[in-house]
Amino acid sequence: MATKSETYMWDRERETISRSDLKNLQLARLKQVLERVWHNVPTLKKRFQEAGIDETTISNLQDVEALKDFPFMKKSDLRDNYPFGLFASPMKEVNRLHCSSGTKGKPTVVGYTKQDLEHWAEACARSLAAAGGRPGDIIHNSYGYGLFTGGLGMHYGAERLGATVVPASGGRTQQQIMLLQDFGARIILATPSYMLNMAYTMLELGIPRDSIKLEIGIFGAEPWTEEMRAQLESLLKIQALDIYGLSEVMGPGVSMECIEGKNGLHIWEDLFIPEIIDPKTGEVLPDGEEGELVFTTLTKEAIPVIRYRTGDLCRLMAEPCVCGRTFKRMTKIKARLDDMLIIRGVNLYPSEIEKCLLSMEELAPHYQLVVDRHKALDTLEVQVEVTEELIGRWGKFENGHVELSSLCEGIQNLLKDSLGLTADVKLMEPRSLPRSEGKAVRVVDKRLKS
Ligand code: DLL
Repeated sequence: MATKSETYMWDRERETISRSDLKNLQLARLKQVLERVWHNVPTLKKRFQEAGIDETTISNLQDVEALKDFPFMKKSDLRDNYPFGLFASPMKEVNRLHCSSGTKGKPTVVGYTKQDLEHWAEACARSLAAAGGRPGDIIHNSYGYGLFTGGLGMHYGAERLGATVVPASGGRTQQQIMLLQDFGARIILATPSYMLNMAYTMLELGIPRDSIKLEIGIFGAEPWTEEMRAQLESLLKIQALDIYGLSEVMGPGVSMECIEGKNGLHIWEDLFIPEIIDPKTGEVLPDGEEGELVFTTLTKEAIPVIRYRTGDLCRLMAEPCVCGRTFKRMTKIKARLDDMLIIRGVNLYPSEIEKCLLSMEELAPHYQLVVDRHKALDTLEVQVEVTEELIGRWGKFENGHVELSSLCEGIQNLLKDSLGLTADVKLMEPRSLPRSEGKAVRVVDKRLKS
């Protein structure tokens, strides 16, 4: 394992700042951002006033801990103030807009001033460097370009790092594989589900692993388990690292796993203050406890957010990291709170099912969860593909085949034993489930139609 002195950092001084200097920096920046909001965002000012906060509360802040007295923000606040109601900069200073990937109704809109774009590029350059990226690397960027923050956010970070970027975006998978072969990228950026799609396409086309030079994959934008990491690493013979972010807080590059520790994602705490709260009561939980992740942005001008509830479930880790960075880490996101399924009284997240499915060697890592309702009871059907090897051994895929039924039973038992879950399992032929080109759709909720 690397020692401190070997660790490459994009901004060593910042990334190894002492905790007391960090607190002072955070406090100074927090006061500035709160003042900005107070003077420029009437909706939030009103909400502060309703919570008994006035201008002197802000100017007299002694400690960042005092944040706990401020009201939360939620995604619905952005929707309710669509499109620019929460902006704290005049439009003539807003250089770029992005939208978050909402599936229902109006999207949530975020804006960036010139300085916001600067900070974002720095955060993404830091993230790439933490993952093992270096100036001169060829970086293949398969995050979608456009309103989604993934493509352009990482693009400018990679340029800032001094890398050569291949702006591939999502889709046209065979062409992407050809470019990986011909350009020899060392690093790839993609959602884990799209990377899996690419890896399987390579297998199906008989493209040898040695014809590409990838060493590192930086995956995020959707929940993925350690089991999925193991699959991607063994299929592609790369180091698979986790990157996190969300449009409302900035985009990708809010936190990043370091290649030295590969255990939790460093949050760039000079730019964002993280908190973990009990999602039911809103109470702040101590480091190490699982709860909902909340962020306050410290430098954002166009649309600062104060105590923004991400809806993402994880823990904060304050222990020092082997890489020498002093910023706290967050554990991998376990799930989005919204994605919790309640099936016959059992509460569970898709990631828990993923863990079980990926532990069985007969199954390919392609699955979908179909939720429905029969006679007021929620039902779940787990659809999962079997591997090509299995079909090779059996001759052909045939519903009702005795081995298929016993495999089905095995999966049902595993889900019952590990999660207490009673679910129908439907084994699927290889390549029959839809493949992702961005964020995977893991749950198909048929209840929403009625
Ligand atoms: O997904 C930003 C991003 C782009 C992050 C590329 C990483 C890489 P949104 O579209 O606004 O932004 O979606 C944000 O995606 O609240 C999480 O629920 C989920 N998410 C993002 N990164 C991760 C991750 C981008 N590493 C929402 N693990 C967030 C789990 C993630 N979930």
